[in-house]
Amino acid sequence: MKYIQIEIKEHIATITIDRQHALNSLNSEVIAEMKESFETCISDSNVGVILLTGAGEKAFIAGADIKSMQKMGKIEALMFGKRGQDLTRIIEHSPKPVIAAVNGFALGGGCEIGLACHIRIASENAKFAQPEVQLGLIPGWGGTQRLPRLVGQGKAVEIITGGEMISAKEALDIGLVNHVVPLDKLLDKSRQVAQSILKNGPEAIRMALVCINQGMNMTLDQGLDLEVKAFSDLFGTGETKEGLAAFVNKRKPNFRN
Ligand code: CO8
Repeated sequence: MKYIQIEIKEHIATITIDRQHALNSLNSEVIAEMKESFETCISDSNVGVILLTGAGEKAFIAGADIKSMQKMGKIEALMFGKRGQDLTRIIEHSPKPVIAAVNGFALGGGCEIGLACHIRIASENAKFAQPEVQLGLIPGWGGTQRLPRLVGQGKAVEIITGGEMISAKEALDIGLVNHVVPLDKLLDKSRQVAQSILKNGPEAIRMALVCINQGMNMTLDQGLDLEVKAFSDLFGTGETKEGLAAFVNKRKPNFRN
């Protein structure tokens, strides 16, 4: 692949976007490589958590590639929008938690890719924005849908209609990111969060993600039904038997071997 590096170590796959001359902005080629990378990591039984980050110290993803969008008409824009949205769906529906390690600008489509990830951790220099309106556009990879669900409608309207950048600290205050750390600690912190997930049952993690993701779009009663069904289904798995037996026998559970 030309723009993506994947490193798999201790059950953590790190996907790094490397198109630094254009601040890791996404054209169709990068989107296709990201799709392939996520599919590879999701289907690899050795991978339990996926980290997504950008190469360099300046940008996570500075958005969709503006230069390639300039040449688009309505049909091309629809195709480009759908390809980006498909990628966000693959990320969001990943059965393995995806952590965005946001190491700089997360703008437009870059913020939207981050929103599709399950957890966001930012470096102190990170900046977030949905600046599409400044280009006469609106977010097209899920920003109008996922941002209000995460930070609430009022904040999302301000961010999307104002288009201004917000700092990592502001992003933390409104719940857009989970943690803010110095840039040189970003990957360590992200791996630490990944490791706390990895000690737990992979099937339970998968089910929890399904319940949280689907439940966000259900009534409370529908969500509770989904949850209790998933809870009881786990009792048919060896994983639950192992987890319960380990507690009773005062030993650590062995979920991944
Ligand atoms: N696309 C293409 N090239 C970019 C992008 C981008 N999004 N961002 C930066 N670059 C390029 C610059 O053009 C420049 O290249 P060159 O040297 O060849 O001119 C290089 O990266 C370095 O950038 P700057 O010189 O501008 O660096 P600065 O430090 O001065 O500024 C900024 C950094 C503030 C990040 C600035 O580059 C900027 O404002 N970038 C644009 C950010 C933006 O508006 N992003 C949103 C794009 S729209 C979008 O993402 C829509 C998503 C949904 C699509 C749906 C499709 C239908």
